[in-house]
Amino acid sequence: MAFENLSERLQKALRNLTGKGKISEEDINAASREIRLALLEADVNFKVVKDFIKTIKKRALGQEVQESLTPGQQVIKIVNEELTKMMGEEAVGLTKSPHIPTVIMMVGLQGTGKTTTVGKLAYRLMKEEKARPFLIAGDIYRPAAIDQLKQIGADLNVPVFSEPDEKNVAKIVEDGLAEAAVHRNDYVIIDTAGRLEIDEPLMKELEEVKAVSQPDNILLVVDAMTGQAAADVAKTFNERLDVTGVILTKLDGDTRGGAALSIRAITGKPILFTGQGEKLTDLEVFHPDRMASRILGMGDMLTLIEKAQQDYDAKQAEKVAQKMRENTFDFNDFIDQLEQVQKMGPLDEIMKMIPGMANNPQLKNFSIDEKQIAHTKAIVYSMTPAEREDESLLNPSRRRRIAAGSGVPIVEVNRMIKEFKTAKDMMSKVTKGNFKDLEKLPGMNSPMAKMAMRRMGKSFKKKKAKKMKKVKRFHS
Ligand SMILES: Nc1nc2c(ncn2[C@@H]2O[C@H](COP(=O)(O)OP(=O)(O)OP(=O)(O)O)[C@@H](O)[C@H]2O)c(=O)[nH]1
Ligand SMILES: [Mg+2]
Repeated sequence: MAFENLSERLQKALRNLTGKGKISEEDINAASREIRLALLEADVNFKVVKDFIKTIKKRALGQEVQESLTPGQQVIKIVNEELTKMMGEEAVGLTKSPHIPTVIMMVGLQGTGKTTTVGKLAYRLMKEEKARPFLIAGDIYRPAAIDQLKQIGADLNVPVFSEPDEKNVAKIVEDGLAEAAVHRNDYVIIDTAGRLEIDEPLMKELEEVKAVSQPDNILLVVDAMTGQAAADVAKTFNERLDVTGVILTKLDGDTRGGAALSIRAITGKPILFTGQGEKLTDLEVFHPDRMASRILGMGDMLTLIEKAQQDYDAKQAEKVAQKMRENTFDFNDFIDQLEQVQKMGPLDEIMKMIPGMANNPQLKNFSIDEKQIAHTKAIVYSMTPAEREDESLLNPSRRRRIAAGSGVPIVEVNRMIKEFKTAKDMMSKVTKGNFKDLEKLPGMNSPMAKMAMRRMGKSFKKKKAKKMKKVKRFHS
């Protein structure tokens, strides 16, 4: 699998951080050293690595305080974001011409996958846009090259233009474009010859082809297996031809990843697609963010971090916080909160996805039983509207009625009500900014209390952060 080593090493570098509640400068230095080595070993360009590490350190030490993340998670988030930035940011598509045809010119060294990728692109455009691509065979140096493209054209039922006796490639391309104009094809894809190394005649020829075809896209096809050398090649091609983007092929192989990670930074040009195999269907849009989390092998966790930040509707948080301050938080709100948390997925799964959760002494024994939540809901649903709004109404006879109604033993009803009261008390304190006697509260170890604290603490911190931002803005 591609990136296997890099993945493993980066994960190892970060694993040491995730369990920690506090991260020292030394921790960050140690992790940075590991990350640096991992990247260099993956054949990422030296200069790119240096800049990367510098940014990571600066951001990690600056610790932008993020609600809802532990310091270790914050560092992972930073590494993930910077890794994404290194490879681009957003997925980039083909440049479309305002009038037909949109011209795509493929360039690259020998055997990188240009001809194969012409076919893959044609297939993709046909499928996605019902396009009518037209292919031009611009490789006249290998006799088999034209046949190879013709075969692809035949497979796709797409016209392939060639002039086997013409020695001037620019002329072939010119004639091909004229032919495509007659048939009003919407895309023209030009295949070109590769060389083992960059040489002057090749570059000249490509410049001529560029001049006659005025391509909307010049796509540099790079073999991901060639590592850092690929980045150097990309640099030269880019300097001569001002390519518009890169296609990274053979990412299905055992690549160390250096090319994928360096090319963007070195050329400033985006990676548009990746080749993931030899078949026509093996072309994927390149998403820098997904690639970064794939490399970090922390897709689940990163998704979770995102979820934790987004899922919680800020307005609702504010509403709840208000209720807490006024101490009017009731069972209806409690159920809302439970559902908010449940929306994120099975709770024990979520807990497992958070690295360091298991090592965090404060959250030790944190386990939430789905059954328990179901019971809690049943209990609340068996209350009258008045009882849901005012827990002090819940005298023993009412509790017995609720137990019978919900099919839950009376001891459990009592426990749940007690936990609710504890949570409410605690949340009201947290909301008022009093974290001090939190630990002393009875029932502090109940899952419900912990869960409530987590959510409430977050909404509180969010508010505080907002306030701080305002103050900052005011002063600057
Ligand atoms: N595994 C894998 N193989 C690929 C991929 N893309 C291309 N290949 C293979 O790489 C070899 C070379 O591909 P071509 O498309 O002929 O490369 P080219 O750049 O046109 O080569 P020249 O025309 O000789 O310069 C072929 O065997 C392809 O099947 C890919 O994404 N993954
Ligand atoms: Mg070829």
